[in-house]
Amino acid sequence: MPRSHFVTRLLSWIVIFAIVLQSLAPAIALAQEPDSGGGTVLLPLIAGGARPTLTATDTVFRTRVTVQTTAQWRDLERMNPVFLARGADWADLLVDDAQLADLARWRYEPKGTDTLEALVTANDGDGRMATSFAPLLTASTQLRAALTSARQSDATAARRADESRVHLRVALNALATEQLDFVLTATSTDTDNDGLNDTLEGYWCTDPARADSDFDGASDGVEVQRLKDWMANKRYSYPSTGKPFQGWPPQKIGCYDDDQDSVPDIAEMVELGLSANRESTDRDKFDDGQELFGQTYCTGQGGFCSYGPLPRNEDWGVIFAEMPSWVKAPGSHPLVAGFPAPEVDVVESSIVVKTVTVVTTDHVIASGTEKSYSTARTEGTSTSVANTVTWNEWQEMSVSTPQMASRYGVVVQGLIKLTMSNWTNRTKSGTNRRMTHQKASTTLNGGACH
Ligand SMILES: [Ca+2]
Ligand SMILES: [Ca+2]
Ligand SMILES: [Ca+2]
Ligand SMILES: [Ca+2]
Repeated sequence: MPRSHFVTRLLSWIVIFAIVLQSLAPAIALAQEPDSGGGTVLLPLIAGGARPTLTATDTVFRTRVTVQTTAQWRDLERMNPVFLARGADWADLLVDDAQLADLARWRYEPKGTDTLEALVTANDGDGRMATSFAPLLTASTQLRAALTSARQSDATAARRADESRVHLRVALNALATEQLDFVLTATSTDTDNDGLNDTLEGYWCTDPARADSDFDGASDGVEVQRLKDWMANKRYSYPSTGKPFQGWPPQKIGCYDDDQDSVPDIAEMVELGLSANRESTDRDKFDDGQELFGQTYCTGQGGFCSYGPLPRNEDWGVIFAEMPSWVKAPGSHPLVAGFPAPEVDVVESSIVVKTVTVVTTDHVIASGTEKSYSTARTEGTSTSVANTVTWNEWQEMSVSTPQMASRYGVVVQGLIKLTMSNWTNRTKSGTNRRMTHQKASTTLNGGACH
């Protein structure tokens, strides 16, 4: 193999390491630093995927969002929701299903969400509000029907659903002050008083009549908030209490999990900002359930889940239903890919190589003997006459062992060959003195990739 090919191959692997480590190290440092960001873990975010196309069970919602920056306020205004009230860093909104899903995906952390229908039913003692909201509720029903038809039908039905949503938004923005005041002050029903209203209990597949649906000692409201805090980067890992519901979504009637990630689809859409159409929203090897709950549903044994493509059968022995402990934050977050497969092309002549590494060996030097060398990274044997001053065409070969670079959530493997020449032997023949060689390269200075 030509020497230039050897060097190119070596440099390619070094660039892959450098890029992966450089991109992950700051985020890892922040995630592992208890005092960073005043307690908030700052993680890079990956877009949550395409807008869900699942059938909406409800279409008009009241919700409270958190707004942290001027840019977020600007984007919120552009979304054109109905503002019920607002404070320095929050707003109470009336929105449709698509707007609510966008709020969740764009990390506005919608909280206490409830449907207009539920609020009217629970707070309309004399029936006056039911009459007042009748046109809006009719538009809501039409959109729900259109969405159901669109999912089962074709593009024409999808366009009809879009038209229905336009009509609904017109009706939302035409509400009178009295109606808006009613929606703002209406109280949600929380039958078991666990901090999660009955509507959200349905979305989370928890029991609305039992405060601790999975009998693990933590209430449904507490468990859901922990999960949402993990999504909002306010925790350093997924909560040890895992999922809030008993059993798994496919075991429950009316609890949908079309993407087979063990996370209820509606909760993914309107609470978490995850894709309800993709098992792994961040496209890594771990499904959303593993990264959100620390565990996903598996019907099979060991690594063979037989429920959803993840974990993959070919990863058996490495990845199981439980999120592996060797995947550290932020790679274990549902929106940060752990275990990526980076692809890097090196731009020719764009890399500067400097001589930086000192290789030191301790061996008896005698004329005509075989000498071995060992460094932290390579081992090998070379044959030469020891009392020559210069070893020409000296060859070093090293094979990197495939291994988990677990701290960084990547696997790197491959063969690295390096041909060295013109090493200077500074040791006198026939002595036990230490040899020191200057070894070329291993650290990059600059370089470019595309
Ligand atoms: Ca409840
Ligand atoms: Ca519980
Ligand atoms: Ca799901
Ligand atoms: Ca994932």
